[in-house]
Amino acid sequence: MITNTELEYKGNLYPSNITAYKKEVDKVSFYTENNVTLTITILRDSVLRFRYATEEGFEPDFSYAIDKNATYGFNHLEVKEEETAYILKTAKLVVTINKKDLRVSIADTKGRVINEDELGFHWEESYLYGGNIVKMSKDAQESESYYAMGDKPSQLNLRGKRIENWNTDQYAFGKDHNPLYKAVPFYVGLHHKTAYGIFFDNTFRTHFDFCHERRNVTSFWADGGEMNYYFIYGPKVSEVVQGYTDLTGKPELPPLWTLGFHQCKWSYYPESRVKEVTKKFRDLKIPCDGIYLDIDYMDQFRCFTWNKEYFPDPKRMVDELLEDGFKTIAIIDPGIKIDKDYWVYQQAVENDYFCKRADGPYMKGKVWPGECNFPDFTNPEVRDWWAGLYKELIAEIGVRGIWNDMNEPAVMEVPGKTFPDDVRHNYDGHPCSHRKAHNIYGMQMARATYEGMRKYTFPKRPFVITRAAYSGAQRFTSSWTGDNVATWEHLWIANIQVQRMCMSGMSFTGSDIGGFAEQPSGELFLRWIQLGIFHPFCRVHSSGDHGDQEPWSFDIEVTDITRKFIELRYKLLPYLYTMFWEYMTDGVPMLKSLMYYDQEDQHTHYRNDEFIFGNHILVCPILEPNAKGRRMYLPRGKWYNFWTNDLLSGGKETWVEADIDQVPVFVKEGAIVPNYPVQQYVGEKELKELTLHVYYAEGTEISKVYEDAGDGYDYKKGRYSLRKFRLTGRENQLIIQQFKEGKYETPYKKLKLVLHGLPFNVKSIYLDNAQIPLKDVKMNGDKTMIIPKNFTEIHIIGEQQ
Ligand code: MIG
Repeated sequence: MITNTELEYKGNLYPSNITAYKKEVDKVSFYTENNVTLTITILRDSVLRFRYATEEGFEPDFSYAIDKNATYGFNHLEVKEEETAYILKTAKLVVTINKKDLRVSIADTKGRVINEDELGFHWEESYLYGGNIVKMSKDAQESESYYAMGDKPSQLNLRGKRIENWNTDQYAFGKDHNPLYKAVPFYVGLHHKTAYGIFFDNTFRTHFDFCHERRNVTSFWADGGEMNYYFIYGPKVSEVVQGYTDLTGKPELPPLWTLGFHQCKWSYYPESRVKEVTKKFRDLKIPCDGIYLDIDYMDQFRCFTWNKEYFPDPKRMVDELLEDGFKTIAIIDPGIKIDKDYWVYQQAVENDYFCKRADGPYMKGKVWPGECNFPDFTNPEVRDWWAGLYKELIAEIGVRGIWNDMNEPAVMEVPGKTFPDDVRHNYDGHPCSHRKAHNIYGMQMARATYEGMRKYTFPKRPFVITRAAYSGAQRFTSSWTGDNVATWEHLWIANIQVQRMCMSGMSFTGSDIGGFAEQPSGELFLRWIQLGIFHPFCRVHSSGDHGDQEPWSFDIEVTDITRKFIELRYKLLPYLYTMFWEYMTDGVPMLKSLMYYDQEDQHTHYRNDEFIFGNHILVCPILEPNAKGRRMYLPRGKWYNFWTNDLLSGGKETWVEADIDQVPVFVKEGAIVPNYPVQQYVGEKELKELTLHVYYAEGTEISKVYEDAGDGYDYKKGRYSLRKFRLTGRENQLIIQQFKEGKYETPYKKLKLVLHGLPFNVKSIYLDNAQIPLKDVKMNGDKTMIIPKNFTEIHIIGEQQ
């Protein structure tokens, strides 16, 4: 066995002095005497790519993360030689490259340093594997904070933490545990009110140290591959996150029903049990859209088969569930049972689709079906084949969502719980070992699944869920945070993880509500529901080796309060869908942590619990037992308490009441929040009107409502409806202007305005410049009025109360 110290046989190596440079259209390369090349590519004025090669030169340029639709184009590029350095300028950034040692400093155009190398790029040669261990170290700036990085279960601000990315099946992980299921080597740095991001696009095991080992240094390194990172300038956190999401890709819209409530368990079987659960939802009038089949629906856990004893006629069952509004989602794992009589196994063997060990045999490992082989999803031909396997499940049986699990990939009863390093992968024509392909395996499985779903569910939209992921997986799939535990600490973790995923380009994420392992108390379950309904993906799941975890599994009070909160989610569906649309079009995260929301306010930099749901709703979960309320930080601005309509001024901590049937929720003044009526499932009711909750403010605020058919691709042909509202409040006046876009005709004709916080009594109303009698808008006191949906301007004039 070779030890680590023996591996560092030459120690760290560093670039020497620059001897030449070359400028191409969008690139500048610098060459050092000891054969190091640094190529800086200008993608945009605010997005630069830094790539380093040592004497062997660059690898072929290939990335699974970067989206082919990413935005390119810059205005300005200038390179100047000075005595000690080269200066590279774009319209937004000034980069200084030190002639002596290739160290880099990045400043804004006013000369303020944003990010600076400490030792900068250095490397160690790897005798064991060949190539280099590539390293980068940066000075931490004064009071610098660090965010994002995927699913890591640590405080939002990562300063002081060390992080590792190596996708791992981490059953019952705990706070600060890593590595976990996902690898998102992207962080946001924030100091002096300025934010930037670094995306280290390297699929090997990566490490990030945020002032943990040395107080003033942040470093990142990888066990192989290239030092290849993107620098994304803000100065706003939102610009960094949107820039990163643009680079690694945005999702398409999911079917609207996927934003409803999902019920899952390991496992619901046989058919009668599935029906019992779905019927209970309808009987108790608790809205639900998704029902899950975990591994026991399969025959001996063989993917793409059915246990006919439990599910004699899957198509009939799936159809019947659908008639009742339930969409069926089925699990598919990567492990293919070694079984000569099993068609999937046979096809894979015939076509040579399984991953192989370095010396030739198939990669063999134990998972649920017993000994398995594993498709190489990094091979495009294998992905095509895998996509095709879904034909029966989706096109014939009518399953509406696919849930990909165990794709870290997980292997049971072996050291490291995954493939050995020597396993070979195609890596889309760049053959490599598992060291390089490990972190990408799950994403490529989800991608193949997505392609299959897209094809066989057409003209409906696909829905995929994955456990493992790498940067860019959001283009294909939603995700959940893996095997958590029914403890209060895990409720805290769920809140952190979903916020962090939102900041990492992967908004469509949720946790197993109630906890996967162990049994929650009714109280914990409820508090988790009260958080979960504000997560983009909202699913109860549990391991099933303990008690039940349906909304009615506790006591009647828990059932009733759970119903109330799930109903709230269904009312907020148009708001959620609009959040998703903004995520899809502009890469705006669906949840915004407080530092994202107001980076100028230092108080937000170490906040964990509060977040903004969409643009206008502030949520702060209750994370402790026996709480009657909690202290929380209200960000600057004025906020209406959602439950009481009290208006509070932010910029301070405050005590908020929240007994077991409430959770602290506030609405930003000036917001217009759309609501649908409660439905038991999406599309149950023909919509008669759209309700708009209008929260008066002095000043101006913009709100949007995006709608379309809720499924299908017509929205891409302009058949959507976008309502943009501008609210302007003055003393004794409230004006709402509407700007409409899109060719979709919403089924309702009327808007119902619910007015909150009006500081005056309504005296007269002008609708599109004509005064109308108050009775025509069906005034209900000063609280609600009904108006035609396509108004342009409503002007409400009041008199002092
Ligand atoms: O080894 O399919 O995280 O959600 O219910 C456990 C059974 C395999 C792990 C997943 C979990 C799922 C379970 N799976």
